[in-house]
Amino acid sequence: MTPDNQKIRCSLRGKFKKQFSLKKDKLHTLDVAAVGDFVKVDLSNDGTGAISEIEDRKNHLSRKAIKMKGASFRGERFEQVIASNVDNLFIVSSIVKPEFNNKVIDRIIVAGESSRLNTFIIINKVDIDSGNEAGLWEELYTSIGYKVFLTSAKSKIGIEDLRNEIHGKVNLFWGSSGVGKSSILNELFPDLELETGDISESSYKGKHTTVTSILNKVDDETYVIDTPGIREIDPYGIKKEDLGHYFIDFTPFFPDCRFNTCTHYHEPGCAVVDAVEKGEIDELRYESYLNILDTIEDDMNF
Ligand SMILES: Nc1nc2c(ncn2[C@@H]2O[C@H](COP(=O)(O)OP(=O)(O)OP(=O)(O)O)[C@@H](O)[C@H]2O)c(=O)[nH]1
Ligand SMILES: [Mg+2]
Ligand SMILES: [Zn+2]
Repeated sequence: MTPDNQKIRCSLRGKFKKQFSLKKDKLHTLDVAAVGDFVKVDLSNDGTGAISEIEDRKNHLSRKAIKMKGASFRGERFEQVIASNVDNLFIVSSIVKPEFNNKVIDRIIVAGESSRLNTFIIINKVDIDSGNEAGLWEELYTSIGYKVFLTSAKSKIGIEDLRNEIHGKVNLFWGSSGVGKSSILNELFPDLELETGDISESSYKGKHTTVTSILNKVDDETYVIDTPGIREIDPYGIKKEDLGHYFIDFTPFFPDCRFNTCTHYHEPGCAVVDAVEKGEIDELRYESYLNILDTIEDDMNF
């Protein structure tokens, strides 16, 4: 996209491809250019372009790429960059259809915190939330320190609050398929006309309607990125001993752990475990932590 909002189809110059193959024997990034990158483009007569330079990123959000097939990769996991130069991460979920999944939310929070993004939570479809479950989750995440938006794209609830928060920023919408990412963006900015799709009537899961991430300029200083629904998310490049830092409700207790290398799991004198037992840290959050810690241990690279 050009500064005046023109879209140009671009290919990558050969030198990037070469850089990528040189890195193959190490653990490296899978996508050379990502949504949100500032790039220099050489224009051709036919209106297409070739990316000749990618500027340094302010930040980038990523996850582990799904496992590669083929012996040469020996099971290594690559980094898949979701987007770069993002200000706000909106973790989008629905309260039902599909069912709210706090483990998925917590994994995305870890990715957001480790990339130092402003992280927000949207709980959508409150119009079909018969038992006010959304309010309970809102309470939990608000108590941790996250701003939570309860929305309904269908009944137009919470949309204006969201509009105020995203103004003047680069905003990424991320979450499972079918939760309503594209529907909320359409409600905010009808001109976008993003494609939305039904969820499965048997499993209540989304059908992966959005297939690529696209950056949209919605006013002079505001951008939104709609992304495809994710099936799984493993945060990338996080070591066991660092995971706790991305659980901001745990960090106040770290100074009281007996060992400064504590992973807050089996170590004696762990202040985090103590806080969970006293109800000062929510058990569900601790379960999420152990769940992610476990997947890090299983990974050969970290
Ligand atoms: N009842 C209700 N349905 C909604 C709401 N928001 C979205 N939906 C419906 O949920 C389904 C999925 O919406 P999408 O916007 O396509 O979901 P998405 O998160 O973009 O999904 P992917 O592109 O597959 O990742 C559609 O049938 C929408 O009409 C809401 O607030 N309430
Ligand atoms: Mg979508
Ligand atoms: Zn500890």
